[in-house]
Amino acid sequence: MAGKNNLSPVERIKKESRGLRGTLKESLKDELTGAIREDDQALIKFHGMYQQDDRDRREERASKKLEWLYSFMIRLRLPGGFMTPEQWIGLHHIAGEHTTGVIKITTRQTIQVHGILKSHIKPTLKSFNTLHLDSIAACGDVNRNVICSAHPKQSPIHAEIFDYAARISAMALPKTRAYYEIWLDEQPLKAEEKQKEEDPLYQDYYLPRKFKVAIAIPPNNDVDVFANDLGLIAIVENGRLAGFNVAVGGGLGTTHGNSQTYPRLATEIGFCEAGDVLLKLIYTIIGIQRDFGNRSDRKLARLKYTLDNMGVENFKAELGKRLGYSLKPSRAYRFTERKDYYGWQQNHEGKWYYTIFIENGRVLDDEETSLKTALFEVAQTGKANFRFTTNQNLILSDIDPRDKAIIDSILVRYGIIDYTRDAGAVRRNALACVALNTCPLALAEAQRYLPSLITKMERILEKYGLQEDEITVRMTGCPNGCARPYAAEIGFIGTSYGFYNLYLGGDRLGTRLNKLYKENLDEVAILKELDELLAVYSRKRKENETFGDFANHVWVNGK
Ligand code: SRM
Ligand code: SF4
Repeated sequence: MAGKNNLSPVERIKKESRGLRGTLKESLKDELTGAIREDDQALIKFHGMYQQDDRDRREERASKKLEWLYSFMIRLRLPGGFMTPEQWIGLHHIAGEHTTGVIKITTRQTIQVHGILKSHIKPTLKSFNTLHLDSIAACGDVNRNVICSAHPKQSPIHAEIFDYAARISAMALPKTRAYYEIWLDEQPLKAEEKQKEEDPLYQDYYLPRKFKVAIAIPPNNDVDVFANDLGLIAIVENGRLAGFNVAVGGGLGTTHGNSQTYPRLATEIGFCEAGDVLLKLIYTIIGIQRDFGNRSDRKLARLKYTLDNMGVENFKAELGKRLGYSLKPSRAYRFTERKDYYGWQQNHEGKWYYTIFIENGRVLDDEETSLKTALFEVAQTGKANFRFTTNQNLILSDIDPRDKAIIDSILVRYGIIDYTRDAGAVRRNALACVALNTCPLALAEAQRYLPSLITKMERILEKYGLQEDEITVRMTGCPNGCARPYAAEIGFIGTSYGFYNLYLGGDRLGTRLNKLYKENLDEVAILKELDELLAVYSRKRKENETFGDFANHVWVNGK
């Protein structure tokens, strides 16, 4: 185990946790505080939850000599991002009863709900359980929600890919029954049943850090496959899924001022056939990260650092040794887009799909649309499934041709069709992370700020005739990269309240990272820069040249 002589504090917490139980039961019982014990704050992540507080109310609480307003965020495990209408109805009620009410679609194709008081965690998880939904391993040092290309119209092999997402997720679940015992009141296993918890993959120290898997179906790289620890690119030959190109070592998080940290796109290491052999391969790669990952410095613990420390060839050799064979060479494929297909689309089986634009994935009723009410009504018809995209949008899916008109009429009545159609090109391709007021790591706003910045940016785009240009703009409140800003054509990364670093030159397909262009810009400075950059781009770009490509050769490499 790398770094075993100087283990980070989280390593001790995991090891001593008795299968991720820690003192969570005791923490829950403590009515004197809305928080849980410190060690349990690390463990609760493995159960899909984070302790947070309302950062907007810190000063007010302090002035009243009250502790911070603690609450919990729950993130569901939804491989491939799918829910039935019944599950959406249940989620709608749970969100209303126990949370802030906002349903948040994340950049990893799942759902988060915020603002859950400690005493509401168990009822919330029990309600999710009755819907056959759980939050196991949605966070923590384990394999996270497995994402895959979202739209079934994309390819006849979509159903197979979706199935792989579910199988990978199930294979890499921790074996401990702690979630069921603590949150769902399951009886602890008897001594003679304890072997059911034996966990050859995670053992009792789990992974050094989170681990992320994505599956893309070319030509669309909607999942940003290279931003993952393990990216699988489906290879379709003669209309059949032949297997996957395997890419390892992607990850975006960095830390301001720590030059040892960096974003990295995954490196392709070969091809693997479809079937059980793929699952074995994934299991083995996770095992290598478990054994070689850095356990003393969590900032340097992701697979990307393990890979760079080992060297790609040594990593491949270790993989070959453990598998007993070497991967075949990668096969040909091409990404030509990275986007969601908005509006009505039909798949090869004649089923209909409507992709709704949801700004930053926030499902709520506000002055612009009654989106939450509309989706509830759609779910009540029972005639559409719900699929989430990694661009924080929602696909009403698998709609029978004879039911299309009913769904359409609901969407029309609530103005959703107009809202989706009228969203400008930059807005509908933009991403922002949660940031304030719940994210404890946020240095600046993101989802609460980007919409208004885009409105101002749209005026500039219009001035230069660029309003139809689908430039990808992504913003995060800190350098952790939750909205994948390093893989955008224009990335904004918060440095302090109201200030952002500006990154330029990523490509539109997610195959080239951007680079830092200007530091610590406030809104006035951002708009000035954008005005100058877009003016030059509109005048000097070659035909069909994207902003990212232009910026890359003029301002990033040409500097
Ligand atoms: Fe993230 C931590 C939100 C996708 C890299 N991320 C966090 C936390 C949990 C803050 C914390 O540790 O206390 C944020 C909770 C905010 C809140 O109040 O809800 C948070 N991350 C999110 C979400 C909800 C952003 C969104 O608006 O959609 C996404 C949830 C994904 C999911 O459903 O599982 C989310 N996070 C990502 C992505 C994008 C991706 O995976 O495609 C990344 C970059 C890719 C990567 O992992 O490298 C990402 N999040 C991080 C990191 C940096 C990790 C690193 O290697 O350095 C952190 C901080 C950490 O882990 O210490 C972090
Ligand atoms: Fe929070 Fe930073 Fe992630 Fe945004 S990028 S959600 S601010 S950790």
